[in-house]
Amino acid sequence: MISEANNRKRNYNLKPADFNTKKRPTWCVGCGNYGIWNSIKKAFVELKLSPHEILIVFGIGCSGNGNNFIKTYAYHALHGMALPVATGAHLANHLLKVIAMTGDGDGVGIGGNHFIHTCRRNLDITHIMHDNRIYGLTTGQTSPTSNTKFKTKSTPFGVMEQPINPVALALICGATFVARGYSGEPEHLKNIFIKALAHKGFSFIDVLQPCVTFNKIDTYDYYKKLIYKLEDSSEYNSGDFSKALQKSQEMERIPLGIFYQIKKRTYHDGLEQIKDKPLVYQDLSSINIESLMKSFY
Ligand SMILES: Cc1ncc(C[n+]2csc(CCOP(=O)(O)OP(=O)(O)O)c2C)c(N)n1
Ligand code: SF4
Ligand SMILES: [Mg+2]
Repeated sequence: MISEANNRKRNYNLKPADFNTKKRPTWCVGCGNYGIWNSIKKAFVELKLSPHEILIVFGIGCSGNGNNFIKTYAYHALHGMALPVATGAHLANHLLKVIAMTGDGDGVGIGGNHFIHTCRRNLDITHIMHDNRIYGLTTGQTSPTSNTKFKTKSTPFGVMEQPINPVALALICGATFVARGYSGEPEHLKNIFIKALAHKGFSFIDVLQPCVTFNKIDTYDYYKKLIYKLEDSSEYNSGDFSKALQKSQEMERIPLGIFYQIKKRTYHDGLEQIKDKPLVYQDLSSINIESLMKSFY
């Protein structure tokens, strides 16, 4: 379907490296962002997507610097504004695969309000949140997902608040695909990305991503001891909302995988004006834009 809307030929023989730009990543050696970067490129290849069929809207942060290192259409939004930009782009052309890539600060801190409302709209977009539980780019301040008592530059006596649980928040706000991945498990993460990108509706993936420079608590060793995969239990049913919410609260160990996935009408399918033809492919020549704009003055 995407190819019908694009005059450019699809290339089915792409390799992950074909999604590299000429710039090499500037992330610190060992940063979890590399695992996410590799996994998303592999997911694109397996889904047979070409760079011109994808738009990634990046937030501000170390995570957002991926803007320079992934070859797709890209937009580097203001801090906290990746989801509104992704929403607008998707509603203009819902045949484009639109992804928002943010940090935890960008996603559920400054952009928290947008996160809530994007979840409840069921827009057919994907939000990948690089969750290093810290502000990486600004050199190590507390983020909304930092654990209580964590000492950072901005909390020298330790964080007093309880952390936001992004998986639980996405669930209660109505997201129709909610998952948690880990950058240290790139194959597993790639498979989550593939399912999220194929999902019709809003998909959210909270990706645990060690920041080796500023977060000495949530390290590779820490995660190695605690993670396990939901799908390892044959009893887990990702269609059960109560079970998903219960699992999202688990603290002793850290479940990874798809917590919840249901089918529900997408936002654009509910809009008569665009459901059959994206806005960008409609003939708008009969509309007097000037008088329309004047009506807003
Ligand atoms: C409106 C605004 N406020 C503050 C900043 C400063 N700032 C830049 S990145 C950032 C935090 C980034 O943290 P996160 O979103 O977790 O991304 P990370 O660097 O950890 O990947 C902040 C506060 C900004 N750029 N714009
Ligand atoms: S500061 Fe942290 S998040 Fe940023 S590039 Fe370095 S390791 Fe990665
Ligand atoms: Mg962060």
